[in-house]
Amino acid sequence: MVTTLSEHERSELSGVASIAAGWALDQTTLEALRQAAGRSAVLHDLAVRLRRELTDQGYCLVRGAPVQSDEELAALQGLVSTLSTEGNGGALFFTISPTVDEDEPTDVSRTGASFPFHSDSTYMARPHEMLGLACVVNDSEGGDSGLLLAADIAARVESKAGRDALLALEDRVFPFFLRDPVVGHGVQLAPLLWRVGDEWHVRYRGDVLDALMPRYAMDERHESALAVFRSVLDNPADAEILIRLQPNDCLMVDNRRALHSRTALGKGARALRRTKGYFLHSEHCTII
Ligand SMILES: O=C(O)CCC(=O)C(=O)O
Ligand SMILES: [Fe+2]
Repeated sequence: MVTTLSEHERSELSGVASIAAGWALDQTTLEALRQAAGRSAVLHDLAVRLRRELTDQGYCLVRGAPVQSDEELAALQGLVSTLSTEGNGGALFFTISPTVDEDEPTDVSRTGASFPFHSDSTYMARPHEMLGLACVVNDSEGGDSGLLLAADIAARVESKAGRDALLALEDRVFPFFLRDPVVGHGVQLAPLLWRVGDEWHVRYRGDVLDALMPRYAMDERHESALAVFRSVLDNPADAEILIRLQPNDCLMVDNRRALHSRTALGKGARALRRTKGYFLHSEHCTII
């Protein structure tokens, strides 16, 4: 399901955003934006709808979103989440567009390569919950987005290899880097796929596991469960949700409940503005 912003919602967002004019978009200003949005009945209703979509489908797609304006985009995403610069290239809005002058060859986001199914911020102790991809331009041949819900992965793993494979994926034996501004640096062992209440959560970055597994070997049971997990990602069939982002689309993904991917970029321009944050309503707390 897609939410297209009405004229009224857009004008309320721009009214809210105007309170931040002239101010740096720091955490204090973001909080002021959230509070101003909370006083708008129209935006309150929109927030409820977006939250419901995120709960029901693990993502929401907003069309006609104000993707060019920092303040309006922050006001929109602030309806459901906080926003972090930490773990987002040091920026509230990180531009994903292939750069000719490649300075960080390991960061796929800056290249035109395909990006297989993964979750973001796997190196944090508590990975970001919300991933925002706001599309400024997408004339690229390729650059299509895919989503795969943790719940669908779990169902397929179970049907392929049984319950024991699922239980193995819940164990804390899968190595990820730890680069956390609060917790510290090192390597962390974490589960790949686990249940939180009646939801399935996932943390996965294939290239990171490949890099670390030789040093942090796991037993055969976990290796074969991982192989089943990977076979589901390689061939998700009808579980894959395909989205072609268009200019002024703002996709917000629950980074715990869904993996995301994109196909390789061909000729043509493509620029997305990536944001990361934490949901206002989570199992940890409610932010008001
Ligand atoms: O370019 C895209 O569509 C997504 C990029 C991505 O997944 C990332 O930057 O982590
Ligand atoms: Fe990503």
